[in-house]
Amino acid sequence: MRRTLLQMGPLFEHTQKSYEENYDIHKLWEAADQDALIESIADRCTGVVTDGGKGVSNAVLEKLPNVKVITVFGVGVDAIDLDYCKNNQITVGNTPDVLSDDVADLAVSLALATCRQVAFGDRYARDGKWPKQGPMPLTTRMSGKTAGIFGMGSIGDSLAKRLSGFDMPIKYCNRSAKSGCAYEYVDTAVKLAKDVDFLFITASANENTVGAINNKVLDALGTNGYLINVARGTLVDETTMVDYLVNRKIAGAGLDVFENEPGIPKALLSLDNVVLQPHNASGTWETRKAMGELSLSNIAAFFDNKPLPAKVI
Ligand code: 8YV
Repeated sequence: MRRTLLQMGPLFEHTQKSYEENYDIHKLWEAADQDALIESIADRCTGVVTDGGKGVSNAVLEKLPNVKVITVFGVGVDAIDLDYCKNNQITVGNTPDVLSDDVADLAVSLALATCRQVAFGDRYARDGKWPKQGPMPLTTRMSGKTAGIFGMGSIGDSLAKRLSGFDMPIKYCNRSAKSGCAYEYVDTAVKLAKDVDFLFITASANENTVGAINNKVLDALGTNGYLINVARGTLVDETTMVDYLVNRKIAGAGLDVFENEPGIPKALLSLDNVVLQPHNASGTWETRKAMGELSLSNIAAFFDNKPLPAKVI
C-alpha cells in the first residue's frame, strides 16, 4: 500500500526521487492553495516529510489527525513541537551522526577562514589590491590556541577530533560532563568562553539552549575571541552578537546559521571580521545522500512496525 505523505519543502534530488517512487507525496510548497491541499488529503495522510529548518507547525498537524510519523531530513528538531507530538502519539525520526563529520569540517573551515581572513584575502587578490597595495594585513593563528565546544554531542565530538590535530587544547560545556570524555568539562558557557580563544557552538537548539550565547558569554570571550556557530542561530542573541562584531568587542565570527534564515543581519554583510555561509554545513553530496537514506529508513521502519534507526520520540 502506498502511504500518503505531506512534504513541507524540497529535498535533495536523490532522496526526492525515492520518496516519489515509494509514497504518494504531496508537496505543500508547490500548492497554490495550501489549505485546500491539506484538506484534500486529511483523511488519508499518515506522515510528514520535512527538513530541520522547516519542521512542521502544530497548525498543520492539527488539520491532519491521521499523521503518526514525522521524518526530518536533518538532526535538529527544534522546528517541531515535540510535546505536541508526544501528546498526540506522533513518532519523530531525524538524521543524526551521518552529518557530523561534514558539519565539523565546516566548523573548522569557518574558524580558519575567520582568523586567517581567507574570504578577505580572496577579495584582496581578486580586486587587484596585492600589486597596488602590497601584502594583505597580517592575520591571527588558530593552531595551538584553546578551543571551547558548546555542546559535546556527535558533532562536538567530531569537531574535537579535528581540532586536536591543530594542537588545540579542548574544553567543553554540556548539560553534564560526559563520562569517558577526554576533554576538560566546564559547567557554564561564560566560564567556557572566558577560558578559550575559539568558541564553537554545536549544541542542539531547545528550551535550555536558546539565547545561551548572550552578552555575558561574549564579554567573557573578549576582544581576541572568535565565535563559530554551526548549530542554530537561535542559540545566540543575534542582536548582541552583531553589536559585538561591529564594535570589535569580539575578534570575529564564522556563521553558518542565523536567527531568521534565510535572512542575514545586514550589518554583518560589510564586516571583514565575519565569514558567512548560507546554512550549508551538511551540504555535501555524500552527507545529503546519507541523510536522505536515513530519513527514508526511518519512515519505512515506522510503517513496517519496526524500531526507527534514528528515533527522537
Ligand atoms: C540541514 C540541519 O541543512 O541537520 C540539521 O539540523 O540544519 C541541516 O543539516 C537542514 O535540515 C536542511 O536540509
